[in-house]
Amino acid sequence: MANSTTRRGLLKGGLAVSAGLAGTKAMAAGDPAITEVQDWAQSLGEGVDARPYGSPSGFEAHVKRRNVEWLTADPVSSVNFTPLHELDGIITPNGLCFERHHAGIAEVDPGLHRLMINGLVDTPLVFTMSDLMRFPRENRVYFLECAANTGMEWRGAQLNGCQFTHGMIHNVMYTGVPLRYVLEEAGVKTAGKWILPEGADASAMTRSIPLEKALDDCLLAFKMNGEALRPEQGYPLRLVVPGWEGNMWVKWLRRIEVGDQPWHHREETSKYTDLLADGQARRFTWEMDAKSVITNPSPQAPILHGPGPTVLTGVAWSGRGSIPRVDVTIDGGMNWHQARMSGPSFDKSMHRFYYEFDWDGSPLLLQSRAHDSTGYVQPTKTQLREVRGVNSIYHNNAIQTWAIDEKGRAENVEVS
Ligand SMILES: Nc1nc2c(c(=O)[nH]1)N[C@H]1C(S)=C(S)[C@@H](COP(=O)(O)O)O[C@H]1N2
Ligand SMILES: [Mo]
Repeated sequence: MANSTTRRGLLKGGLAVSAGLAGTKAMAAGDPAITEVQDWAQSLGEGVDARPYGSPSGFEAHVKRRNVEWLTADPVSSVNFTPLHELDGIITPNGLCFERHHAGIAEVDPGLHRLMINGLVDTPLVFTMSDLMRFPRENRVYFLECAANTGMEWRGAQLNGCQFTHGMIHNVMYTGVPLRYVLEEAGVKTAGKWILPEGADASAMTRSIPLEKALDDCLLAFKMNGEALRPEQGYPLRLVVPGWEGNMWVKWLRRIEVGDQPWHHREETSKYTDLLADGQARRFTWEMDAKSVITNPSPQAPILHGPGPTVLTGVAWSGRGSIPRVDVTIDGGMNWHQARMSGPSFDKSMHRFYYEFDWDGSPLLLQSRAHDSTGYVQPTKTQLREVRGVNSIYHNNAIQTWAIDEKGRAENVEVS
């Protein structure tokens, strides 16, 4: 905290936009990037038949999902992370959405895929994909966050990059059929109070979900960002459970059983439950609390331009609503500034914030703090540990700190 005293440069942060041009270099005489005719201007480029399904520029090859070696005992039951520090806006490109599989990526033939509804219903039903396409559809943008996102940070700062600390999240527009329509078609019996969605992959993953949620806003989704779900996200059909932990969003969805009580299967007992300080475990934590992270600057995205106008940006989300406000500090919490929100604001979706400031070249401690539409404010690590202890690996939504040094390099640190 030694270097976090208030400086003039920090105080005028909100005015930095107008000073933006001062940081731009005057035109350099003899710049070869201007005077030379580049390769790409000397010959014809590829034609319209070269890329029938496009992919990013080769210069963007570093933008990719990454895993952490020591968290990947076997890649078929593991996780990789969204490169949040390389993205902007609020939509995650499909090919960069983090993946979490318990038994690898099932390659499901949509012609052979079936969705069964059974259990406490008047008429057990089986749907093909084309049957499902005949129900009315909706388009909605939601984040999916794994409950284990930021889970390695409970006891101290550990992973060096927002991709690894916060990258178990993606945010896309889903096209799908409200689950309610299909349940109504089968007719849920009065005793039916819970559903058990099941995956068609080798893990046959299941979760108990209250019927109330199923009838509220859950979707049977077959498209993400306009195109078919990617195989790794559950092609051809996945359950969307808005605002609730990612584990409940069953991929390769093949069956929904209706029952009168929760099943207490593996994923909702020994996994995805929070072990508290006193040794008791919390039963079911479904909603993802408000959370935010600064994506730039961050350990994988240092400040490379030296002192002067600097753009700070990040993302925020809440499983309980929208994010009307994010606060940002660059001095470890001595002074907070309201960030500028930009982009659409949807319930249970990612939001984008910016804070432009004039960096004076001295060390910084960057933090962001989300406020959601219920009035809830993202807690500090100390506040969260007071309630939850440090035994859990799930549902860590604490404020994240990045330390910036004089060279603009960033590191994952904790401040108390
Ligand atoms: N059938 C099935 N569904 C699944 C899983 C799985 O392994 N199999 N993993 C779950 C977990 S733990 C999470 S966090 C999310 C991950 O979704 P994603 O791969 O689209 O990121 O899917 C959930 N649905
Ligand atoms: Mo998960």
